[in-house]
Amino acid sequence: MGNNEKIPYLKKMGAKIRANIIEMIPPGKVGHLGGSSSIADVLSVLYFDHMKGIDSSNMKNPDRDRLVFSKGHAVLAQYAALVELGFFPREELAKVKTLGSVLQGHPDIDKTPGIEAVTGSLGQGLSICNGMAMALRLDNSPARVYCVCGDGELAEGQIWEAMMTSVNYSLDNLCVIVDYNKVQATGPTGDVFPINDIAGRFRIFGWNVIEIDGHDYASIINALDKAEAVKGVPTAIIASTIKGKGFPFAEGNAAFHNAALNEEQYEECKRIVNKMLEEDCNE
Ligand SMILES: Cc1ncc(C[n+]2csc(CCOP(=O)(O)OP(=O)(O)O)c2C)c(N)n1
Repeated sequence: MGNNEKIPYLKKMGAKIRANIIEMIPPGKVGHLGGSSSIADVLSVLYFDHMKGIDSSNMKNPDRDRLVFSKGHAVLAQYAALVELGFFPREELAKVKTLGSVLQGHPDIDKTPGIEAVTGSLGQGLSICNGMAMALRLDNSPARVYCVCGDGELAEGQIWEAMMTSVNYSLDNLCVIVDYNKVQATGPTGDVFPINDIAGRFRIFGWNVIEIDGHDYASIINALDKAEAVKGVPTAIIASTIKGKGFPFAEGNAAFHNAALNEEQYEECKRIVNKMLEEDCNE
């Protein structure tokens, strides 16, 4: 299928991801709206188009592509996609972050079908992905490994060790996507812990680097296709995004990194997602 045919569908799924995120944070319930909605479009393309072998009726398929959500605090976005793929019943969304529920506040491989790794302590996902990518290569598997990191997360030292390891072992079946939304938990990333020239830093460590607008569907699709074609080195896609994308009061606003919406904000979000779901995505 060409991009022109699939982009309207993927945009619609991006809207569904945002709608499901909002469903999980009714008024008064704290949740990571900002970092979940910034990655919604990338996750739409990964889960509903690009990744192979993602099948809730065959979860143990050894050749499935893996997605490790290293910025685990924003897992609402991943739950929002997985529910559309039938990994768990929709009723679970209302129980998110309650004691013993299927959907915990951070990704839990033992609790949630479709989750590939426990994350939440930032900085660990890429190391996990290195191991997965090496194991898949040993098994001659065609599967690829995707790691979603936050830009704030890059302050973790373990990431940089893992970046060198990915290159040292020529892990071309590995792709990192940095959700470059420029805001972290307590303020702009550039103020809290500035890391300038993220693309240049990956390059100097030996990575193939692609910089894109992380809300532009054609760019996301093309970047993932290009990454797959590159041999000998891993690829980093630096996806420039907007924290809180789609919800104007939350866009670029660190206050909505992890917050509870009031009634009014919740109703506004519901109006926005309902409009998104009704929009003709062919335009
Ligand atoms: C090791 C570790 N230190 C601190 C935290 C607390 N924490 C949770 S989210 C966050 C900010 C992450 O920012 P970023 O990676 O940019 O995520 P995004 O903006 O995409 O949500 C921090 C510091 C954590 N989860 N793990």
